[in-house]
Amino acid sequence: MKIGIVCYPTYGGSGVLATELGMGLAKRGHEVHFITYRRPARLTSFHENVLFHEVSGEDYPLFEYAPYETALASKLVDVVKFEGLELLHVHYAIPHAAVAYMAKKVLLTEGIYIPVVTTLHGTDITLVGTNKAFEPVVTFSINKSDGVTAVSESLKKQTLEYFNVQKDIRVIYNFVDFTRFKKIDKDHFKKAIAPHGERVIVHTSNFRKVKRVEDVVQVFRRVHKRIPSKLLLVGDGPERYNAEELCRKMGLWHEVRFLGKQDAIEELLAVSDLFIMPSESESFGLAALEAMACEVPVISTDVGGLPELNVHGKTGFISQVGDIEDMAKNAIAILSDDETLQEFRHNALEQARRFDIGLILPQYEAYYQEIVETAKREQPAEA
Ligand code: GMT
Repeated sequence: MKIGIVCYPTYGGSGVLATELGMGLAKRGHEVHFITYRRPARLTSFHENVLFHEVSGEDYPLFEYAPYETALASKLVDVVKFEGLELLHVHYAIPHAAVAYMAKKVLLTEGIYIPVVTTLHGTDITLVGTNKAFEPVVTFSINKSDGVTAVSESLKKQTLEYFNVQKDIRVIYNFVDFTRFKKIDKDHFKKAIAPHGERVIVHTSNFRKVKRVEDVVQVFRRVHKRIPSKLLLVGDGPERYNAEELCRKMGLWHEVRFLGKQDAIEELLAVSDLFIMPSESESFGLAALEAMACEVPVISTDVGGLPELNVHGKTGFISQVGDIEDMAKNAIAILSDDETLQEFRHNALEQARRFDIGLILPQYEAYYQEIVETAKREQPAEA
């Protein structure tokens, strides 16, 4: 199938998932066209069957805000027509679902019907989407999509609660590629980070408020008092400065490494013993899944889709948002002896296997087929 993928090209979860999906589909013989304003961060090398169309708008002095949506819609029209795409899959509802609708309408004037699948990822629904500034357009464009997927049961439930959505929402979970995310021997690397055999705790995110990075530092401080340990903070974003300040204030500066944005996350996970995700909202928790695939247990909150991934007492523990004492207690319980850690590591891997790309990707393929066939059968005159 010829598929167009629209996403944010950043390190954010929706962009990562969309890129991994596109690369996975391409490996299975589909022709995948990424249409976005920059090369997706995870698209680091050449892939047969993968094409990239960069969206660039005109910067004109009249525009205080460059009209990205118009440029993207025009690019979609162009690519669908000239590359003969059969389906558009847009990731993150804002503004992609509305832009796809616009492109669909334009194409219809030329007798082309392009089915659109929208995947809801999280903050497009839980934070940004519910904002009155966006809500009517989000509701409309979800309802006008030919297919809608959500990355967890929890996100589906929240979407139905917050928006007047009539469309059936299919849950297709996030996935992980085990050929990349697996425990590998990186002993020399571990020695550099933890020269005296300290436990390595890791957090990766985009350092937005919703991630509560300061809670990671607070939990680490408590663990560090009891267990020799180091903390790796991977990623960058608005909360990095506050987290750095906190580490300095607490005298933890030499125990914590701020690594910034990293491409080879799997190498960092390979030397880690515990992942902390204290998010205030998390529709699934892709970063935690990637950790689990590398046999790293997870301390997380109990929000959103996290309990669908992290099994309390087995693959890690879940606590209420902000309960740093409970998170620290649970982290210490996992890290205090090798046997317990090993058991949690094993369980984390077993649970991650449920989200193997090999199991999830065919669900997207089957869904695309269903949507394309319905569109062909019904050929709606009105998009
Ligand atoms: O805030 C982020 O973590 C980025 C965000 C995004 O949409 O770019 O990630 C969301 O999508 C991921 C992939 O589906 C999910 O695994 C994350 O849980 C979700 N983040 C939130 O809900 C906060």
